[in-house]
Amino acid sequence: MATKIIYFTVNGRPERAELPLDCPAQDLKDLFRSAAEARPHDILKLYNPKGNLINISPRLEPNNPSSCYKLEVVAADCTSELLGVELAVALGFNFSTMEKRLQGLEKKILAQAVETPAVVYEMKKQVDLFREKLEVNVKASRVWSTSAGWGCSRSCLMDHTNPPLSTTRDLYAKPVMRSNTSLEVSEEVRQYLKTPSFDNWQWEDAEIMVLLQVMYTDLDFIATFNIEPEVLQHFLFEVYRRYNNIPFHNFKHCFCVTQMMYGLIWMTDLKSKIDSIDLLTMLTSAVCHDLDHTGYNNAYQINARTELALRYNDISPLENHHSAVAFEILEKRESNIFRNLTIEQYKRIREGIIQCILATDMTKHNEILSKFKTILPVFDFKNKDHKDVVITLMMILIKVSDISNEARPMEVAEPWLDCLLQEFYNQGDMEKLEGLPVTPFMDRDKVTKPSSQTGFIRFVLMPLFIELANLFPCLEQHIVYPVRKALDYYTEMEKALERDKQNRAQEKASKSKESPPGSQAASDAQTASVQECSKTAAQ
Ligand code: BYE
Ligand code: ZN
Repeated sequence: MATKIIYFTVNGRPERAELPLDCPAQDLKDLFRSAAEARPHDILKLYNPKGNLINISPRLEPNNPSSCYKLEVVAADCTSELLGVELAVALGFNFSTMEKRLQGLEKKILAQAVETPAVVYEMKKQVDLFREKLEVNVKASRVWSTSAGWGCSRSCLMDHTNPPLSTTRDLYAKPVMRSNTSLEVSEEVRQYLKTPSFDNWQWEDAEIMVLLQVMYTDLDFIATFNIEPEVLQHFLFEVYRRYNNIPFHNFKHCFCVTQMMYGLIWMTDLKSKIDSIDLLTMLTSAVCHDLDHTGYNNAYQINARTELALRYNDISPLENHHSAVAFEILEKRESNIFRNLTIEQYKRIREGIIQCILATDMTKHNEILSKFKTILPVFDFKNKDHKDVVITLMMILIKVSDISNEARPMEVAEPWLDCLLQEFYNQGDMEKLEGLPVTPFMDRDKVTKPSSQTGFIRFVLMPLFIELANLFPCLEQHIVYPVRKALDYYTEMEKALERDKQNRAQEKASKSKESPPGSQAASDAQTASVQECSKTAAQ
């Protein structure tokens, strides 16, 4: 029988399904329902890697692990779906009554064991369709309707201490931007945006879009390169759309890397040292550097012989792709922020962006760092002919920005590490499922958070950050010092975990002599001990 393979994730867990080519829609839905352990009335939503909602139908395209679908379950109790209810009520549609009536009808029918009348199926279909439409609108309304300059009546950007209230947003705001955008962002936020202590978790995506515009504005790019605000907004929205909904390499990561780059430019006063076209290259490279990342690294792409590995002959498949997607966006006139540049300027910026994005491939780390070390003693910003020197510095700066989470406050950095490990473990699971070599630091059975991070900080982060601080001594306090603190924190956590392991082993040995094992007590002890360690290290 001809079959197709569908890869999808559910609750962050990768799954692989094999189905007949002509699998009926109902069977397909049942399969997804059981994979999600969903109840009969729960709603299943299937997303493609772009984050678009797609139909669960017999025509569902087979895919491969690097273009996994994502399955989500929405509990059938629609009163908890505040956004949906708000919209439904506003539309004069009593959603919950309708659904309750349907459930009642269905129960009656089931009790009488007669065939469900077609009209009930029809009504169910309509309710499902309507709910689907609501949910598709939610992502768009999150982006378009909240912030200043994006059709919003209330600005959250004036005060970063107030988390935005998502329930007050105007769901009907059209994705139309004000053309005379004045970015209503307070001076306080503008200054905060220049520091590594900026907390990305406090801001919604729509606000992040505005903050990105602020960066282009405050670096004078709008005026210097004649970038129309609408074009910048189009560009940023295309970028936003082409980051996937995955645990780590998502739009928020794009923002963090860009914001760190922005901070580095200000902290080192780079504006007075290098050409503004190079600064524009650096900021835009950061914005674009992980476009359309699917959550599986180059090793996976190559081992699984994905389309990307094939296309790029196993040579930095991901980074080549990120850069190609960036130029796909820039090829369109309405989102080409470089459209008013001269041909020469465009050529230079294109070359720079490609080099910067390709430099984020960590297999090139030693090569780039060694090059930087050799040019450091002869570094001279006044010598404008040192094109080679400047591009190496640009590569170092994007690399630093890309892996700089640990230079941020612990409350910001630690959730990022959890996201990264989640993405890595997903890949490890997929590699096991597919019989591919399991990348050592992605094996959830072998890697712990502190053990991986202490090694990474000691051997990758510190040597890189210290070299950059040799050139810019002011960075010592801003990025080297916090990374040292993070190393202490994870070293303490590692020790605590080690102690727990020993305690548990001892406890088990003594318990097995006396009474049956009490694993709950041991795991409680572990949690308490890790919490205690976190507190001491954070002080
Ligand atoms: C790197 C390469 C690809 C993707 F498991 C992300 F120990 C990263 F290796 N980044 N970015 C930040 C990191 C960090 N890798 C690690 N720690 C980071 O803080 C180490 C990893 C958890 C592991 Cl380098
Ligand atoms: Zn990145």
